[in-house]
Amino acid sequence: MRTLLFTTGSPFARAVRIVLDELGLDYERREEITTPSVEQRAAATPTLQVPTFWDGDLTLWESGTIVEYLLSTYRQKKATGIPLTSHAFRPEFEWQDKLVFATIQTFGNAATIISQMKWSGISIEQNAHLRRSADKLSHILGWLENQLNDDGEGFLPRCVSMQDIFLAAHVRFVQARPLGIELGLSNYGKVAALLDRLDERESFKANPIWWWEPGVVGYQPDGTPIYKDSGAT
Ligand SMILES: N[C@@H](CCC(=O)N[C@@H](CS)C(=O)NCC(=O)O)C(=O)O
Repeated sequence: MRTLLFTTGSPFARAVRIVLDELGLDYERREEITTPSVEQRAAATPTLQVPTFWDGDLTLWESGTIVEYLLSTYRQKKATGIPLTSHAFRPEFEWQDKLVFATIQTFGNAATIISQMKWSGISIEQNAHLRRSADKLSHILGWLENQLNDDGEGFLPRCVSMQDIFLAAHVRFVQARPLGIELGLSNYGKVAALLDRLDERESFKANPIWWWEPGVVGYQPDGTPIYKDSGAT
């Protein structure tokens, strides 16, 4: 029995859900719209973060570790279009692929901390570290743009890689929230084209990232936010 604990908006969990769909794996969805108490979260993971994944007796957290496990344990049965990679890191380019992935996760960590601080009442304008975290996002995007080839492929050739999926999840997360961050994606043409291509995949459409700001308590089937107290959109 496979189970995934996640919050609706988490980009880390969204990437894991996309990989689960790409692999055609069923799982029980333990979805939380808001963050539960420390005690409840600690029952699933000492990091108090989502996602956490269970596969039989095995419990895993840290989204990258979960996806590495999935790729090394399961094979994609039926690919539509460009196939999912069969490994997290190419043996012949292990350090390059690991460096790209770790840098993408640093982007995701900076973005989610900016988001969590914003909803705790501290914005980029009010805090030097958050301003620097926002600067980090554009420096990382610039570096990643240079890691992509001009041939329209993702970070690994002829496949959809976990590097591609996590970057897409993190960038779309930033774009789906009023964080005061303008990524200027049009300046990163190869990244922008890659993300547009990924958005067309069934696994991405089945796990959309939707607009969120305080007061959003759910979504209509088409993704329109439902606000607390309004009873409507
Ligand atoms: N390194 C972790 C980061 C996960 C993460 O930051 N999750 C956020 C939601 S997007 C979270 O659970 N935040 C609550 C907290 O940090 O206490 C991973 O890759 O799984």
